[in-house]
Amino acid sequence: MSNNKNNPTIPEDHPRAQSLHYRHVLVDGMEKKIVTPSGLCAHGRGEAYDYILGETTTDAAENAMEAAVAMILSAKHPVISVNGNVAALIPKEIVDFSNETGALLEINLFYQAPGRLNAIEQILRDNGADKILGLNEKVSVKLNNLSSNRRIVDPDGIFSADVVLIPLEDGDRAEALIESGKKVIAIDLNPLSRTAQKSHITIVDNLIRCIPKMVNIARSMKKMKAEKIKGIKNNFNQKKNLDQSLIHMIQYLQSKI
Ligand code: PTJ
Repeated sequence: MSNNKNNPTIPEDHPRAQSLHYRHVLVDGMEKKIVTPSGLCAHGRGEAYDYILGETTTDAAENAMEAAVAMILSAKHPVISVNGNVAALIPKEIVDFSNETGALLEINLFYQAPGRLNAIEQILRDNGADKILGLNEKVSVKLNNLSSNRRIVDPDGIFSADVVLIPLEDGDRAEALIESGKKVIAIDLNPLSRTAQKSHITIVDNLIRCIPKMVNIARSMKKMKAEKIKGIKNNFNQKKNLDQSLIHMIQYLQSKI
């Protein structure tokens, strides 16, 4: 994880230095139009769940990450949906993950506003992204069963994808993607959200911790035989895994009594 060296107002020895650092990254991102103001609220909700997870990556999350990488590596046309928070918090890591797995990056926003697409494109390019989908509004198409801006997708990206990774998503779009026959992988600190409950694979972890781990998993999994990778994907049990994340939270809370 990054440290707080870019923000002199956060003392190095502050017990919550890292958490404060990421808040500043998001506020900075908002000033640059990368992050929408509601993105700060979404992050706060995430922080609360992360707190009762013990701010750690659980075994359940590690298993879900492996299954997710296996699903992406086995896919014909995997796509990563990038929103403002993802671009601000982990721009380099998400580009690395795309390069490592071959999953395409598509910018897809809930809150569209002048300048946001360009700002997100710029930070991704600054971090090494080459091909980015979702930039040409003229050729965009619409997903059925959805009224939010997130229905507007790229015909070469999410629209034709067989697997979509949605780090930080709203439940409506997750459902619409599932209804259109796609396999959906979510990263969501809230195991109770509609996105977490409806997706085929949910990684209950902070995307700041889990995307770098997924880059490493992809690197080693690519050396495995296709059959083994398919086995990892097929052996994953979403319901059991979500339950394990909830149990972890319950046990963490009980340990505080
Ligand atoms: O950039 P835009 O315009 O596409 O807007 C993006 C936001 C985040 C505003 C939009 O997607 C939104 O409103 O999301 P929600 O419905 O608030 O859902 C966010 C979910 O992500 C919540 O369940 C949070 O617990 C979770 N979350 C927040 N931060 C993280 C997270 N999960 C993993 N890692 C995080 N860092």
